[in-house]
Amino acid sequence: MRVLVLGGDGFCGWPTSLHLSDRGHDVLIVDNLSRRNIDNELEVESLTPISPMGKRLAAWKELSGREIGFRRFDVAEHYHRLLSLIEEWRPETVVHFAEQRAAPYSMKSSWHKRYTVNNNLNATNNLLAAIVESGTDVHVVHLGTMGVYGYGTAGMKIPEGYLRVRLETEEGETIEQEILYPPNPGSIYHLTKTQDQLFFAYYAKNDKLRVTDLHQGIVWGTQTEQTQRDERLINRFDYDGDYGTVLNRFLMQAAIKYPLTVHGTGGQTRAFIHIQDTVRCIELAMLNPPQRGERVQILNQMTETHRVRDLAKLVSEITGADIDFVDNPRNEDAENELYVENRRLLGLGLEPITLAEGLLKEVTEIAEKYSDRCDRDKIPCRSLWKAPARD
Ligand code: NAD
Ligand code: USQ
Repeated sequence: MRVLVLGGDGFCGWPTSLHLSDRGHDVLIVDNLSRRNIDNELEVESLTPISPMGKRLAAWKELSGREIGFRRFDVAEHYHRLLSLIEEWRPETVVHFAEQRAAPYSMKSSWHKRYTVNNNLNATNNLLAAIVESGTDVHVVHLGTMGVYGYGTAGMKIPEGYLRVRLETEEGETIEQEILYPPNPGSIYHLTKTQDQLFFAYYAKNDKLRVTDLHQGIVWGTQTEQTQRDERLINRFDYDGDYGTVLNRFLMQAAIKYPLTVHGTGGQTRAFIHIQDTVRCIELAMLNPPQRGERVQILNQMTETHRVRDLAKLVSEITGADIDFVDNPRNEDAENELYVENRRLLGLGLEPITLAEGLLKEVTEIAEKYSDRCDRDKIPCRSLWKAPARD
């Protein structure tokens, strides 16, 4: 299959591009390298030494004999470059990762809020508008987030995208409907993902675009079967207070003997998935598209749920790290339960990698190996959800 990967230089996009190429698909990456520029802005680097794009692609060709194409441009800005690429290269699937994905980064200032909204919404709308204008029947596979649902469940399992509701008509009749699960974003970043959902619903209804939205949990781990073949292919590992996600941060903190930074009580429950499972899920989604005219297909891409303080305890048991309960910089529930339906990807053949299997390997092979690259000053989360009061 010809697959265009938007955001193919990122943490999920790079290993996905390699996985798909290895599986025999023709892959072309588009990325504006904004994530690498944000590292410059934040004065931080991936814990792992990531190679420049040209070196990554040359190494892949040398090792696999397969070529991955690359175009550097901004999907949110350069609509006509995107349109002509779709018209000329005629991808069968577009995998869309090209968004600003860190909740804390999106909350740093009004500039970061506006950047995240402009970038993410324009990237998604440009892609959908370009597919319509090109007249092609491309399947869009988008990386969404579990955070569109919020994390509270009133005791029920969060369904895969749609909620069955019963309504009473004025005549007293009861009718059943399925509606998009009510959005409940917890940051400006998550808000953009809830808006993406409406773009997809509209274009699927009006233009009969085929869209799969993968509501993904927090991705942990670093390497996949392909990225570990050579250090030039290594995946990025974010540990800083803006981009580092909770479990990878704990693993790195343990490796450098920095007390694990649990926000608040650590009673927040979240959904998780290993990066190797992410790339498998994306191919499963690609190979199982919805029909033209069908509503957006929504799959919950997660394999297990954990409370933050339980994760800290688990990492501490493996490594002997101390745990530090710090003030929570975010505005979120102190405690929540989370039950998630994920039968559809399991039904398509996903066999999950569990935390229990992968954690120790991750600590020793990545976090400890590259611990000398860590800048301890960049660890605290300094982005606040509530701006301090003005005088
Ligand atoms: P990332 O920041 O590492 O990768 C995103 C890539 O997109 C970067 O290489 C960036 O340069 C590129 N990009 C951003 N805006 C662009 C634009 N306008 N034009 C061209 N390229 C652009 O993020 P990631 O962790 O790989 O996440 C990818 C997607 O998966 C995101 O949409 C995110 O919301 C979703 N997701 C990630 C996680 C996670 O834990 N990492 C969890 C759930 C969902
Ligand atoms: N947390 C800590 N200590 C830390 C870092 C985080 O306790 O040092 C807590 C946070 O307060 C939060 C939870 O851990 O309660 C998760 O935070 P996170 O930074 O790991 O994840 P989040 O901000 O939710 O964002 C990440 C990705 C995002 C994706 C989302 C999936 O960056 O792209 O959409 O996970 S989900 O969480 O399911 O919405």
